[in-house]
Amino acid sequence: MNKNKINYIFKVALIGDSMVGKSSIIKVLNNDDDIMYTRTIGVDLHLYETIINNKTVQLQIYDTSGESCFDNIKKIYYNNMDMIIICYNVNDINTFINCKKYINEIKRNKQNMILIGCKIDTPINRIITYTDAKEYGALHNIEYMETSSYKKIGIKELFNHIIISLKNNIDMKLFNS
Ligand SMILES: Nc1nc2c(ncn2[C@@H]2O[C@H](COP(=O)(O)OP(=O)(O)OP(=O)(O)O)[C@@H](O)[C@H]2O)c(=O)[nH]1
Ligand SMILES: [Mg+2]
Repeated sequence: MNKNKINYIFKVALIGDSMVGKSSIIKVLNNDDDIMYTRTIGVDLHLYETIINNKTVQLQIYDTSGESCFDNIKKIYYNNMDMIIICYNVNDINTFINCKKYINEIKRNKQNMILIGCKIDTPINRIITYTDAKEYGALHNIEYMETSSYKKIGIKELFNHIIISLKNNIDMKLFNS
């Protein structure tokens, strides 16, 4: 990887209730196999670099705590992101209901967002179906994707998708300017 030249830098934040699996997504993205629970305190910053279409892209990923005692710290970051990833656990209805709160807040700040259903590896425990979540996202004009950190499903795809759509937005603006 060319360390000297970064062509694109994007800021991305993960938000959602505690224990939904936000930090585990970042661990899998960084090929770390230890996804035991370690409570996030406030906000952790991770850097991730990849090459897409011969361009080096750096993601600055802000992994936030789901605990409400850190809400004030987290809000500082919301205004300043290229993309906010709202995570819920497909096996826990409350974490899905709480997405409404996050969506409203992000809409108020006019930020880009994507909705992610986590922990799709235990179908027997699943409460929110793919179709329900997809329709819910469409209702709010938000794309929907799913992941499993345990089975390493959907994570590289999620970040590639985000990078390509942010990169296309920039390229389009440059082309039209
Ligand atoms: N079955 C299953 N469990 C998962 C998955 N991802 C994470 N977990 C487990 O869920 C728990 C919480 O994971 P974290 O990624 O630390 O959750 P978090 O959203 O970062 O939590 P906070 O930092 O408290 O906000 C841990 O015990 C993980 O091992 C997954 O894809 N499938
Ligand atoms: Mg965490």
